[in-house]
Amino acid sequence: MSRPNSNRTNVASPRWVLPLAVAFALGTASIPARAETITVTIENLVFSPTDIEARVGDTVLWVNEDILAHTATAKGDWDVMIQPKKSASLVLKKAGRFDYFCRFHPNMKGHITVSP
Ligand SMILES: [Cu+2]
Repeated sequence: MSRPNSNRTNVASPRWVLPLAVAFALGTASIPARAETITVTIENLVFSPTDIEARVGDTVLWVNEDILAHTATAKGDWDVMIQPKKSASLVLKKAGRFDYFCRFHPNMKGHITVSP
């Protein structure tokens, strides 16, 4: 006459259903179909190309060919460290025109125009 587990019989939903649904939702929301990667090469303390255009969601990839570390720093927005002979990337999340520079070599300057 006792049914100790009767209050649990309806908790049958598998644990993975919700995480899976969330993963799908996030996946489709955060990977826009047209996202591109724009490569900026750093050589002899110059960002090349100096001026690039991108869209929100695109990635900028800085490839550092120098034997010095550099940064791509947009004050108040982002600060990317690029080690010697390495690359580093940034996903653009905000529209606008960004003037960036290297914190170690302030003469190194670049611009990114990000459209929504
Ligand atoms: Cu530098």
